[in-house]
Amino acid sequence: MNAIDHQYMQLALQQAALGQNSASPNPCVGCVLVKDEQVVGAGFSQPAGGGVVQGAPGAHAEVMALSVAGDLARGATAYVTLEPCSHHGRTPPCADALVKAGIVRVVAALTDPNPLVAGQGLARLAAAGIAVESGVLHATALEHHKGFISRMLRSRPWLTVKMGASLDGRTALANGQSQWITGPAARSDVQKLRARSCAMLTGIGTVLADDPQLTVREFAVSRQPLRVVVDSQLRTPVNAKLFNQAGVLIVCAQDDELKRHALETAGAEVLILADTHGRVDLTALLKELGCRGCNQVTVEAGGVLVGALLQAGLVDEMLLYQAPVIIGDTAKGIATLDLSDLNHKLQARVLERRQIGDDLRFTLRFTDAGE
Ligand code: AOF
Ligand code: ZN
Repeated sequence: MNAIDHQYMQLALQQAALGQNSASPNPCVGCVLVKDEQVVGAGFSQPAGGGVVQGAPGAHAEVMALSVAGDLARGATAYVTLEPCSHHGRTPPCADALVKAGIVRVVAALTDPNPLVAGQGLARLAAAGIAVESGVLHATALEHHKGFISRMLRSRPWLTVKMGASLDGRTALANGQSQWITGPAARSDVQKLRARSCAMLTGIGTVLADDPQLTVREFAVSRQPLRVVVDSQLRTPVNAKLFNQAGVLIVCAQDDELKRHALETAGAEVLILADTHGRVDLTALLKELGCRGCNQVTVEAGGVLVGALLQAGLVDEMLLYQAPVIIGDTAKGIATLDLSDLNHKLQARVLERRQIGDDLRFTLRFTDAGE
């Protein structure tokens, strides 16, 4: 691999990271423009709605970088974390903007999985006589864009389960209490995960036991995640702290007009999504969140919902914060995996282990990024 290309693609990925809390439903693409070994422009995808960090609403990374570079873009190389688009969406094609600005070479990390683009952006650039290359820092870019790729290829978001567990593997007391097994550093770390998430998913058990808000409060964000509660029988209290902030979706398995009206009055949207057993259809729920443009969904829930998601094969990643505490075997763990044969255990791949305060954070994968 060309070390210089590698280095500038790292810069493009750093740009991309600046948009990771705000770009969805768009992917948070990063772009740098380099001429005579100088960076002459840089940019990242802007929020499609309000809360613009820089430039016009929904502006793509390339357009931001070109506007910074101005005339200096002529003769430059563009490094982009995702193939430049070729379609007219909210904005005109970036491929055309790059051609018009006189870019001579485009290096992309990934092709765009969006069927509206899917190679046509690079083809359009090549047809205009621009030197084109793809695949530089491919694995890192797959990791960065895994949410958007999941939505494009699987029509559902990337699902991360966050769990706090004791040294003895328990996630809540018998009475349902789970705040706070882990320490303050882990809780701050989770705030960053919430900020990156389009939606937070929890269960009625957690709402009743912990009354969580599931919002980002330690730093300013341009959007809070949608909070989604799996609540088969509409038991969410109308004074739940979730309602302190707009954007609550309650998913039940059976309508109850009175309860539904009360929750709607409290500010929730109520959705009925039942499976054939009369429970909330979790697969359909994830599809629905995908349709709503959610790229990344994070679960903060108890062992019942986490167990159901694992059994349905919907968990892509688990962030497990293991605290140096013991809470005993009356406490609960992940439910419903009633195994009698260890050959049937769910096997995760350990991507990373990191100390966060006194806790140990495992990043565990059930799916590879980009699949
Ligand atoms: C790029 N650069 O920075 C981003 C891209 O509706 P639009 O116009 O915003 O188009 C959204 C699609 O464009 C999105 O689904 C993805 O395929 C691509 N995103 N492309 O060239 C960017 N964010
Ligand atoms: Zn574009």
